[in-house]
Amino acid sequence: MNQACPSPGDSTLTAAPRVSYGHSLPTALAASNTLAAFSFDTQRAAPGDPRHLRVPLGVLGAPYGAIEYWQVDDSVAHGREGELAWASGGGWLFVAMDVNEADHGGVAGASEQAYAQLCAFLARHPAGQVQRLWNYLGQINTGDGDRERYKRFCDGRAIGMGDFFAEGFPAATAVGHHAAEGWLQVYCLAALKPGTRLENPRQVAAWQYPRQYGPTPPSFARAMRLPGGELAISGTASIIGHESQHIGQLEPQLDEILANLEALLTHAGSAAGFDEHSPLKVYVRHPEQTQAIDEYLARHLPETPRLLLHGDICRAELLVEIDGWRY
Ligand code: 3EB
Repeated sequence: MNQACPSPGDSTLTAAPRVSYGHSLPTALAASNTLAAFSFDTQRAAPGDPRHLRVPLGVLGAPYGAIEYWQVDDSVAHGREGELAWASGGGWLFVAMDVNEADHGGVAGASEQAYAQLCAFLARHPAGQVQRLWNYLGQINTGDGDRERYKRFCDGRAIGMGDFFAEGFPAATAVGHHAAEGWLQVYCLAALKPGTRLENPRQVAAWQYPRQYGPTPPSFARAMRLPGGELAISGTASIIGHESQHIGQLEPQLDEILANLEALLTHAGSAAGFDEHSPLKVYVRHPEQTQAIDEYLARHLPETPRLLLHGDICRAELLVEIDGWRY
């Protein structure tokens, strides 16, 4: 059985994983330097290659292909440990967990357990410096006030993290899926060396959101500069300060998201804008708005690879959210 032990190749950090969109999962998995490959599908299936994760979001638009894959400059080892799958190579580590809420007494307990297990694994892995996290849960906007499932997820996540991120949270995404309600998925990219956390000058840091957004502020930074200088960009929505903007208006929300993304790049000291080296994922609440969103992005970011997925934003009033990378 594979163990999460350092191999000789893990002692130096190679270039950041390159994130691409493509058409063939078998082709992505056939390469020995593939750290992770993602297909997007609301159906659950038996686990196979630990590097392959089925993300429970439906594909709405995939002009560059509906398979996402990450490749490093080294061969990759991989394995499973209970509910956890991992792959590592070149000083980079991918860890993924699928959890059933029913096994942990609900969304908060499942989030707590998922994070506790994830952090325990990361704590003993040499490449356990977390750069980026993704979270997908069902019915994210169900429940009133502090009982909204997203807020319960935030509560459990913070407890499960404990003091693991005492120095600061990594970049993240938390989006609602339309698969089986009790399916919680968490995955991350970590490395031998820490990244640098970045906030957005147009926005209040999420971990400093005021009480009105829930008892536990969301545990993420707006972006992470990877050890090699690349930028991992958190889920970015139409929020200025801490307030949602342009309720119910699609194009103004998209304009605000682009302004937030550009402000983040400028703040990060990146001279280049969004081009072919900045793949983006777009989470779309209402599938009937897909075409308008896709056309908007084709017009404003014509060179940027994009993948449009059916996902609910963690604030019920928001229609769209974008995350991605800048190499
Ligand atoms: C926001 O800016 C939108 O809870 O991990 C974006 C990215 C959002 C990550 C998270 C939430 C999270 O507040 C929501």
